Amino acid sequence: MVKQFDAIIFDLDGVICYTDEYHYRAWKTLADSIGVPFDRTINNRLRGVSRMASLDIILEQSPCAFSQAEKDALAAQKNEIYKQLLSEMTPEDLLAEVKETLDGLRKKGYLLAIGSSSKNTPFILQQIGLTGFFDAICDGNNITRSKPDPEVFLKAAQMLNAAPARCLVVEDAVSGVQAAHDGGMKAACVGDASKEHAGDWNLTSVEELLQIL
Ligand code: B16
Ligand code: MG
Repeated sequence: MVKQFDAIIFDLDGVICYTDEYHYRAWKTLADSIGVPFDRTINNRLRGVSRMASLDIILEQSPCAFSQAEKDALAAQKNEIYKQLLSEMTPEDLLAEVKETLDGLRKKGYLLAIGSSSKNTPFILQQIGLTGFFDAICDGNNITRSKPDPEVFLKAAQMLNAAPARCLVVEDAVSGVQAAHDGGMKAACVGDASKEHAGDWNLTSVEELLQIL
């Protein structure tokens, strides 16, 4: 079979691991503490979006205005709650089907990278036992614009020395699919983005990648 792609760039939160539930719980605790309504529908708008942009979305529901210093403090507070939840994760939180998919793709000769908006990426990879596994990692620590801007995926492709058109992005967020498409890449989706039929392939689980690649 002639290969359409040389590299696969994986989103982290919601694709490799289910930290999206921890984001929800941490934002919910913060929102409750300041009396701002927050639910899973609003939470879906935060997928792939940076921490500060997520806070701005949550504060749309607040009648009060917050200064930059207050917003920085709220974001830091949320991150502390989130990191506490992450510290409970172990390699057992990496689903067997995800690990088997990664190993299968590696065997087929694909370059594998992470393209995540999260500044906690190194910590999460360490918790689930994937430190050192990927050929490149581009995350919230080395980008200036978060998804839906394509920067994170274009930088990951550059790190891999792969042409964007030869990269497939795997995403759970509609904002991430837009980032992939604006970067000239195709996207395979799981989760929320798949339900929205946002991708070029809309999968029910990541292991289906082994059938399409
Ligand atoms: P942090 P991804 C994204 O990760 C999350 O989907 C999004 O909800 C979060 O706000 C963002 O990372 C920033 O995360 O606060 O850890 O820097 O889906 O791009 O892997
Ligand atoms: Mg995600």
